[in-house]
Amino acid sequence: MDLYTYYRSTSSYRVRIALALKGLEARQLPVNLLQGEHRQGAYLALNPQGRVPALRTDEGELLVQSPAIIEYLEERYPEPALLPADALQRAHQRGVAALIGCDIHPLHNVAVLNRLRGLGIDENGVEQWIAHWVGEGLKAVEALIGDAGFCCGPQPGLADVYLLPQLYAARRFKVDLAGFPRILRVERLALEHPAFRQAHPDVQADKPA
Ligand SMILES: N[C@@H](CCC(=O)N[C@@H](CS)C(=O)NCC(=O)O)C(=O)O
Repeated sequence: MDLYTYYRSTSSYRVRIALALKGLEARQLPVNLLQGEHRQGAYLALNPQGRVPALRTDEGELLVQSPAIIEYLEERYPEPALLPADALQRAHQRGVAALIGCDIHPLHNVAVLNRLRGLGIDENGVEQWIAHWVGEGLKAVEALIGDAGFCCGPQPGLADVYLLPQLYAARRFKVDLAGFPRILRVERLALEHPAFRQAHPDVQADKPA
């Protein structure tokens, strides 16, 4: 498999965690968002939306959108599972993942922030926008996750695959996380876990020196 990725892209980081948790190898093909490589013809020919990640499967199929890629990995390589067997527990994990993937991350994606700037919002306004939406979203995550272990139990699962990259982004944007003890517990646990360590932006080959 080939993964089109950018070291600090939230969505790419999710896919890297899912791959690592499943013990799967993918060749990393960096797409430099800062240099606008995602908007150039070669990448647009692969992914018309011009966003990372994208995954080329062993059969040569190009998949886009991190939720679709992660579901593909879960279906194609079911063990170890990211989702529990019980339907209700699966729905809880998916709920946390969707909250992060649909209601937090899209609001601070670089294209959205640049659109705000284009509409005349200054940097202070952009920072307030980010802090508001990340803070509101994480407040809900804090209420939804459990009191011990990872988000939804002793083993890492889909919710954790989404949460850790969101926390990395929150820290990059200097969002105050002090009011979220459960989330901070999950973060501590995950940062000690080999799969999460392997997927972390700081150890990616395309991270600038
Ligand atoms: N819903 C998509 C979001 C993809 C996305 O927004 N990727 C960001 C990086 S995390 C990107 O490529 N941004 C480039 C841009 O906005 O121009 C997914 O989960 O894959």
